[in-house]
Amino acid sequence: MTDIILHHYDLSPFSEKIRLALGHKGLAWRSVKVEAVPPRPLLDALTGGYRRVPVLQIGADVYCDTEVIFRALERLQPEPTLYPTGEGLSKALSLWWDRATWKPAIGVLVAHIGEHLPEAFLKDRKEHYLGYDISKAGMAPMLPVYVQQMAAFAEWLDSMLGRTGAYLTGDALGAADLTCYHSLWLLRANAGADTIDAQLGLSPAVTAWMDRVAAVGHGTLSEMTPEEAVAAAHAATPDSTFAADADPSGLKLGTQVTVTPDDNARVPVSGTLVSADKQEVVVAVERPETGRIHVHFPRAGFETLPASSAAQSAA
Ligand SMILES: N[C@@H](CCC(=O)N[C@@H](CS)C(=O)NCC(=O)O)C(=O)O
Repeated sequence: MTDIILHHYDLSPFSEKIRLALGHKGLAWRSVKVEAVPPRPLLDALTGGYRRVPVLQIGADVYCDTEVIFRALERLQPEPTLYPTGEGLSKALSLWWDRATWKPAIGVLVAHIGEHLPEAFLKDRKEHYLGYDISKAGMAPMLPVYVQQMAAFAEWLDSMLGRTGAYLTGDALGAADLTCYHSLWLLRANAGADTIDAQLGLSPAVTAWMDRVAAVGHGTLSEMTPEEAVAAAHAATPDSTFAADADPSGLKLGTQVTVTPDDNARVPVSGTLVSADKQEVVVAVERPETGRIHVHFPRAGFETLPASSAAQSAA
């Protein structure tokens, strides 16, 4: 089987979702460690410029954003599923959680460890990723609000677990669990579980659920260098397992498009539309280092526009 390659860094919570998904599916994977602060020229070559982490690569197919990575893993190996109660509930819960908790989670995080974050990291996150200052001093005035929000959301998890049992959507682990776990994991991993559990008032049901999710583990992994990953893309041909000509807005295959996140790190990826349905869009990108690759994005949270109208809207 073609290597499953994850480009990630240890303390990236969105990467933790995917490491756990690989563990859940019992897949063997190759780990490419990337810098927490760009430049990441070899990763840029693989993604066409998408700047967030994690990125999953299978040969010459590159998957950007955890939602489409989950979908790719599910296609590759359907069982055990990431969607025990179907995709809708899981994806809706995940999109809400990722967006609602990211800023408050960062606010709580920097209150604990902000003084250890390098200047270059803070500058990059402000100028190229989030658009706001995430220094300890910068976030301190709103800290009470961040705690209030995280505590409210954590209580919703408690309420779900009270009805469903072991996991958020039922008695089997799914993608929604991995998503709702990740920002709490980030806080506990950096500030200590006892500190965070007390600060956010995490209930015994929530902490026991976190223990169950953590026990999934990361599966079997072995290290790979970024150069080896780029060479693997160059040696491969894009896969045609996902082949759809069903763009809901009527975009025709072959059109030059840009795909841009609609929340942060709004760097457009330009390429030729090669596949699209309501959930996923794929563009072909050609770079000397990689040859032709297919870069996959979810529809939720991304804007796909014809290259000409994207240029106009930016003007
Ligand atoms: N919606 C994206 C969010 C990914 C994201 O924001 N990842 C963080 C790391 S956990 C990131 O890219 N931070 C900036 C960076 O590393 O360049 C996903 O689900 O993959």
